[in-house]
Amino acid sequence: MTVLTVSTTPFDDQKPGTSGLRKKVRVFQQPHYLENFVQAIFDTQPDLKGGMLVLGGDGRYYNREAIQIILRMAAANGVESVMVGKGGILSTPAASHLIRHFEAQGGIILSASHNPGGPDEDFGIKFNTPNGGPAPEKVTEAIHARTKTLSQYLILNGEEVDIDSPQQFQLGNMGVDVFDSVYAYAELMQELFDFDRIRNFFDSTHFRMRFDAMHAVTGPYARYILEELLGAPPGSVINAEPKPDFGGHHPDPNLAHAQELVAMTQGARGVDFAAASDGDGDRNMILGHDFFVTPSDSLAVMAANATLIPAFNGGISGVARSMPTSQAVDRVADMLEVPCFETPTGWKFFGNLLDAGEISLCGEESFGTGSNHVREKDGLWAVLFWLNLLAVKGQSVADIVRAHWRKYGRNYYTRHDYEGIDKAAADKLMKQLKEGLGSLVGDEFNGHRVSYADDFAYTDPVDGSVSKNQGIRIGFKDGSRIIFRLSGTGTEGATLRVYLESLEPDPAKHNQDTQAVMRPLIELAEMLANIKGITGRDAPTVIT
Ligand code: G16
Repeated sequence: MTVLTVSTTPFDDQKPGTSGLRKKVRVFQQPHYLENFVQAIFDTQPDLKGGMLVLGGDGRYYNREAIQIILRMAAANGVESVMVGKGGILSTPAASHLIRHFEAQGGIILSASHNPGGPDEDFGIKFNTPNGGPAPEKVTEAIHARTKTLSQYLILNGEEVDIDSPQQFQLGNMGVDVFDSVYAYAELMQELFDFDRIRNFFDSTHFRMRFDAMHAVTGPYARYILEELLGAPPGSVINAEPKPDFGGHHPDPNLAHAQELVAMTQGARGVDFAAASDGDGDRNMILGHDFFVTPSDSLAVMAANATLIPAFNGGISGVARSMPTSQAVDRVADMLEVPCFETPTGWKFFGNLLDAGEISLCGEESFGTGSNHVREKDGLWAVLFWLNLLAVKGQSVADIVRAHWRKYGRNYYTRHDYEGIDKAAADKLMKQLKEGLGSLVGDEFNGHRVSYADDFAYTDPVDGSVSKNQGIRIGFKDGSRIIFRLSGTGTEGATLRVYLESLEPDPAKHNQDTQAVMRPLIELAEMLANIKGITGRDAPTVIT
C-alpha cells in the first residue's frame, strides 16, 4: 500500500460551530471536503502521529464512507492505532469514555447529533481531545485556521476494510481494532449506579418503562443495559435499530419530535417512566406518567439528590449550567453551599471545570446532562440516574419533581425556536438588540423591572480564556430572564432561539400551563426584538 499525496484547495466554510462541523451530506460529499477537514485535524494535533485515535459515529448516512476515508488518512498520517466502533458505530459518550479509558490521543466523532439523517440531510464531524471532551475553542480555531491554508492531504491507496466484525488487523503500518463499545460503556455504568437496586425495583413494582432510541445510536446500548442487565421486559426499548436516516424522523428527544413516546406516558395505561436519546446518544428527555421533566429541572433534581446515587455518595464539588439553562440548579447549589458556574452554550465549556474537579454535575436546557464520568453529556447515564433515584425514593417522577419545586420554587421555562430564518435578518435582529441593551436597565415592562441586560461573555476560571458574544441576556428583578441567541448547530439559514424563564416560589401556583404562565414574557420578547417585523415569522417553529 502506498501513501498518496493529493493536491487540494481550501474551502471557506469549515469553521466548527457549537459542536464540530455540521453541514448537509452533499457538502461533505464534495471531492476533498471531508479530507481537507480531517487533514487539518492531523496537522494541528501532532500527538496523533504515533498515537492512538478513537473513531466512530452515530451511524447516519455517509458514516461508513467517512470512516473508510478517515482510516486510510490516519494510516497515511502516521497514527499508530485506531479503535473503531463495530459497524462504524460509537455513541458520543461511549467515545468519550474510550478516549479516556485507553488514554488515546484523541477521537474523531461523526455525528450531526439530533439533526435528521439521509442523503439530503445532515452530517457532522468533530475532534475530541485526550480528556475525552469536545475540542475547546483554541483547538477548533487552530483546525479552522489550518483548513484555510491546506494545499494537500495524505491518504493510503487501498481497498475498503471490514468494520463489521470485531477483529484486529493492520492497515499499512497502522493497527486497527474493530470492537463493540456496548460492553465497555455498560461496565462504566455499573460502576456508577446501583444495578441490583434498580433490578429489584423493576421486579418488585412491576415497573413499566419505555426508552425510545429513535432509530439512532443508543439502541444497542439501551437494549443491553436496560433489558439484559436490568431485566426490563423485552420491548421496553423501542426504535432500537440504528438506521442511516433514523427512520425518516428527527432523532431529537423533545416533546415535538418524540410524540410516539410521549403518548405512551399519557392516560390510565400510561407507563411509569419514559426516556429518549438523540442521534449520537448524548441528549436525554425524561418523562413520568403524564409528566415532562424540563432538562433544567432534571439537572436541579439530580444535584439536590446526588448523594443518593453511588457515584456521588461522598457529595458533589460543584455544578455548572449553560447560560440559557434555567437557574433552578443555582438555588440547589446555594443550599448545598457548592459553587455554580454559568458557562456559554456548548459542552466544551464544561471540560476545564470537570478536569479541575470544580464541578461534578453539569447540564444544559438543550436536553443534555452529564457528570465527571466522561467529558460529554450522556443520555443513558441520565436515564440510569433517574432510575436509580426512583428505586431509592420509591416515589413517582412527578412526586419527586413537585416536592423539589415546593422546596426550591419552580422555574417555569420554555424555549421558542425560529428555524431556517434568513441569516441577514437574524444578524440584524441581534445587532438591534445589542444596540438597545444599554438603555434597558431600570426600565419596567408589565411589572418586570430590568436588572441587567448584556451580551454574555465568559472567562474560563481555569485557563482564563475569554469567549465573547455568547447570547443576549435580559434579567429582571423578580428572577425572570429572556435570552436571545443564534444557534451554532443548524445547517440551513439561521435559527433564533428565545429562552424564557420565570420563578414561581408559591406552591399553590406550581400546576399551571407553562405557555400560559410565560405569555407576558413571550410578548415582551417579541416587543423587544421585533421578531415578526424583522424575520417575517409570527410563530416559532418548535416550542420546547
Ligand atoms: C450541541 C452542544 C450543546 C448545545 C447544543 C445546542 O449539542 O453540544 O452544548 O447546547 O448543541 O446548541 P445550539 O443552541 O448552538 O444549536 P448536540 O447534542 O447537538 O451535540
